[in-house]
Amino acid sequence: MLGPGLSTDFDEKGFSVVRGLLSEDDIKLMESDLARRIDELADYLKVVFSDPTASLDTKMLELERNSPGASLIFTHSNIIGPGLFSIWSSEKMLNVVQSVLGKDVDGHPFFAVRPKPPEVDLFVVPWHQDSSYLADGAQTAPQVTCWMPLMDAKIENGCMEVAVGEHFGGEKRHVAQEYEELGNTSWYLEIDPDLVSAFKTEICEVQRGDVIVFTHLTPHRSLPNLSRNCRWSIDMRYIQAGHFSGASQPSIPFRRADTDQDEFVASSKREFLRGQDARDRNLWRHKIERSVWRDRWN
Ligand SMILES: O=C(O)CCC(=O)C(=O)O
Repeated sequence: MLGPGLSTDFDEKGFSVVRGLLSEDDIKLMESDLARRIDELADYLKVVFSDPTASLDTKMLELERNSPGASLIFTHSNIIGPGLFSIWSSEKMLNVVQSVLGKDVDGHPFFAVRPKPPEVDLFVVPWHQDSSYLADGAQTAPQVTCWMPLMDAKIENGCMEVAVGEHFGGEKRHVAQEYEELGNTSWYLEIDPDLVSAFKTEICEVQRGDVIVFTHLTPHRSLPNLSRNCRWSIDMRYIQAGHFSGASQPSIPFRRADTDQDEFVASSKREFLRGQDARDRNLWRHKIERSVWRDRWN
């Protein structure tokens, strides 16, 4: 059964663009978390914004100019505040993903906010399947990613490109690409380029409010940002309840199939938010860990 907005060829293609799913209020709710966090990052980097009321986009460009790598630190140190959480766990999002995963859906702990400024090549994410970043065994767990831009995402500012129908073939061979990031060694996982050349692909230009939904086995990449602005996006994930997520953090119960579980779900959500609220907001991460996929790709 397909849910609101998912096209009938989702199963066949492995992805679907849901147009206008998020309202302006929904997006503003998420942006309020990010606005707080970007001001905290400015304090940490000792940058005083020339216009404290400027947009997220303008502020991130100013941070990058003054402190190159600021956008990467932001991404590695995101905190899921009440605005982001309310959309992630919303009926609206769950209604869409339940058509793929069923009514018993949990939040998968891999969640990213990506400010992608023009001059930061490290945000050009190579072809991969999201499953590749998980521990072995999570490939068989039904999962989806929902990718949403905070502004219109086009070829020029680095939108997503997705491979059509390639989710059927299971997990592909990935190679770990090592690179230098903020003085640390970091990695991207990339599908073997020999396999990519056979893909039929679609470039997904989408607008603020649209959401791209794809499976954890759907190959995708993001294009370089050749514009003068910072492209912000959020990617949140869901997993069919009860499956091994392949992440080191637990999944967050959003499940709705059994009303007997309502109290458990409500208290788990409260506990998750309390955990995020208790995080040290002055702790900024400068590197990513190889952790869960360490032994899988060399
Ligand atoms: O936002 C991007 O540039 C890349 C996102 C991505 O690859 C993902 O969500 O898995």
